[in-house]
Amino acid sequence: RQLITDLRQAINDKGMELYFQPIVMTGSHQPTHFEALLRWNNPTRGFIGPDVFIPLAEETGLIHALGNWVIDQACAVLSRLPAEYGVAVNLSPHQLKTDDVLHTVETALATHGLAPSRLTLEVTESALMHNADKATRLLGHFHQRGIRLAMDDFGTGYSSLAYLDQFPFDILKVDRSFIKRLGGGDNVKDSTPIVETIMVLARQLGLDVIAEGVETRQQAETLHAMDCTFLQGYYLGRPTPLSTLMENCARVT
Ligand code: G
Ligand code: G
Ligand code: G
Ligand code: MN
Ligand code: NA
Repeated sequence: RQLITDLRQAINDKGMELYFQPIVMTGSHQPTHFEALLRWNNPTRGFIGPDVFIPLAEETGLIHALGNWVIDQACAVLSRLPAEYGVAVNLSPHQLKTDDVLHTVETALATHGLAPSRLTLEVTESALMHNADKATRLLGHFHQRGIRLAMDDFGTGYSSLAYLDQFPFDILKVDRSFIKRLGGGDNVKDSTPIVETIMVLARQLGLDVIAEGVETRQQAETLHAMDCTFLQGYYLGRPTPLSTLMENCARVT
């Protein structure tokens, strides 16, 4: 298919771009790190979402080249920001099937002279389910190196508490479907009890919590009252291109 050819070309010819969304401290709204999110603006097709091209990259094996580029690029950008900031990168389940990612991460940290603690790797539950043995070794290595590990989209999919117990996570990201339903509404079940329970769970396990998809002041206040550590979402800031990121960080520091 032509789309696959275009994707391969975009990956090879720097046709991909990273956007950066702030993750802020709940009380102060001060950004502490930025989640790197892939964007593909195709010259003829326009913007194509990661929901479309990530699965395609996974089917075709292009995810390794693409994933490696994301890690290097995110680290390159981070090296231009003041040391108090960190970056979070999403890993595809496929990237946890080989040692490739280990080499890429180590090379990126060394090349760009970054402290490992400034890098967070986000993985989903499905990534762990499908490659438990390999994932245990890889995540164990990252953890030992001081790289931070976040469980992404927590509460969706197969949410097994065993994963939180078994893998050395530092951060739990509450899926935005729960944040959206805080307080309930017409024909919407209130997610408050679930979110509160996740907060207690995280505290007991010594994990920081990031609430994803925070879109309103009301949600931010509710999460603040629950002692949620970090907030992420359109209310705090949209994913922005590199130039905007640089301007914002220059203003903050
Ligand atoms: O400071 P800023 O205008 O960005 O804050 C916007 C909103 O974020 C606040 O009005 C509130 O909803 C939430 N918020 C920020 N800090 C606090 C806080 O210390 N306590 C509570 N309850 N909410 C806060
Ligand atoms: O940015 P957006 O909300 O459109 O992202 C949609 C999905 O694509 C999310 O699940 C997000 O985690 C995923 N995604 C975005 N960038 C990357 C990336 O660099 N690598 C991987 N594996 N997934 C990404
Ligand atoms: O799966 P993951 O959590 O990595 O996906 C993050 C995605 O969520 C990004 O593609 C980003 O564009 C999207 N996102 C970030 N903040 C918000 C928000 O406040 N509302 C909604 N609907 N999506 C958001
Ligand atoms: Mn994520
Ligand atoms: Na998520």
